[in-house]
Amino acid sequence: MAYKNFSTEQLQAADNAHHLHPFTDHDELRSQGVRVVTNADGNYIYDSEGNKILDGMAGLWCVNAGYGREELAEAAYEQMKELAYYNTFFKTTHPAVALLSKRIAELAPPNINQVFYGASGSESNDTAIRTVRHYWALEGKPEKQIIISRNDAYHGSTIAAVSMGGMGAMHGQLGPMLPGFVHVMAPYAYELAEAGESEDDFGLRAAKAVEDAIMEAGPENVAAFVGEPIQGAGGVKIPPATYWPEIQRICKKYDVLLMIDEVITGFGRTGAWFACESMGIEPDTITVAKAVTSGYQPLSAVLVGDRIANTLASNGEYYHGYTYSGHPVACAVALANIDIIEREGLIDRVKNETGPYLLEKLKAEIGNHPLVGEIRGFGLLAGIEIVKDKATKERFEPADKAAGIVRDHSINSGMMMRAVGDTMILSPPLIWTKETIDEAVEIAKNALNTAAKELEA
Ligand code: PXG
Repeated sequence: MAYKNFSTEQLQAADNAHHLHPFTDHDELRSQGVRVVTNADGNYIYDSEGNKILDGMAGLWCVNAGYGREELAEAAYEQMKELAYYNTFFKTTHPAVALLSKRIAELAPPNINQVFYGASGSESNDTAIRTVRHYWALEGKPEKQIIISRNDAYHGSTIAAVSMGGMGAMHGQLGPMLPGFVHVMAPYAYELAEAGESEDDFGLRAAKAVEDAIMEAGPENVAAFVGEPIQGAGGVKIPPATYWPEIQRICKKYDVLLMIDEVITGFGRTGAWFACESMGIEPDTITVAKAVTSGYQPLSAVLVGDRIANTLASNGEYYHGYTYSGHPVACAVALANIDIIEREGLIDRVKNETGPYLLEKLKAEIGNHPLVGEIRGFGLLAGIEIVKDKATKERFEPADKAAGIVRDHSINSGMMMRAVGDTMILSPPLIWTKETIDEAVEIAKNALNTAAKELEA
């Protein structure tokens, strides 16, 4: 490719001078030098300096089928030659979007049969917000507008998605947030359970916070509750088993819709096509993105339950849509990606083999490490709490950047990991085998050991 003729220094200089990165402190980045990732294959990414790095984050929670899949490249190539673009606005469709919609409807929970597309998770969460509010207006209850969300939720970076999300730092930079969002506690037992409170009791208490918020706003004003089945960017927060059934009960009781954000959990990560299935959730909408194409093309969607879809489809025109709603190339890649996940039995493998093994292996190898406060996992998602004192759960000072240090040592010794606050994250491609997990856990252990020495000093 043409850019092979550029040196690392030239690429870094171009990037430093002209590229504003997402979620980045540019002074820090530019003083350290940006890593130029040039290619990837299977489970590994490679940089311009020749480093080979095991990707413990599947890109950004998305490359579920792994890198270098020719089948996906060919699907894109063939579709581009055949029909590179056409819109789906004006009484037209195309084969890829029609067939993908059918396929997704078959994989989704039984009450979900319709799909509305976007190009990013943020965009589709905006769609979901507009759609539930529009639904209530069509049902003659336009005052049902409030959406209840949680602290530490991540739903995206558009103004609506940030307002709905529960990231304090993002709210701080937003100016006035959009009205109509209420935030309650996250189901995060490790930090929020009280002494002596069981996980199950804590789960019920966290769900009760939702009921309290509904009562405070008045059920007649509440459109929906929204949540990620497992909070991802908020730190792989896995709710106790009592949480979702209770949320479900509360939503039914007050006729509050249930919006589920499966941008991370969708398409296999939890050992089912959707975490709703793993966790027994009956949603009214599911937002997906990322792994629907394994990140090979930008594509997202809102899967819309019959209750909403029937009202929406029988009440005139809904003034909403994006140029790239149902982009043919993205849809063709999504179909080929779903074929791969299905053909290779990746979901079964996550559920029965690699998911349980990842958790078991992490607990066995680093569970007793003095820096590790807790290890939790579900499917191929894992979170590791970094603490100063295991017994008291005392944290390091934020200025110590403890998890950041562990992450940096992990990357330097050959594995991409993510640090969210004081939590280390793994969210690898679903093609990891037990051997890949052994390799990953060894790197994580070494990174913890090196970080422990540094943090003691
Ligand atoms: N919902 C969830 C649950 C997400 O994880 C989005 C919505 C937004 O998707 P888009 O495609 O608009 O980015 C996400 C995205 C991180 C990180 O630091 C996570 C995401 C995005 C950027 C960074 O872990 N998740």
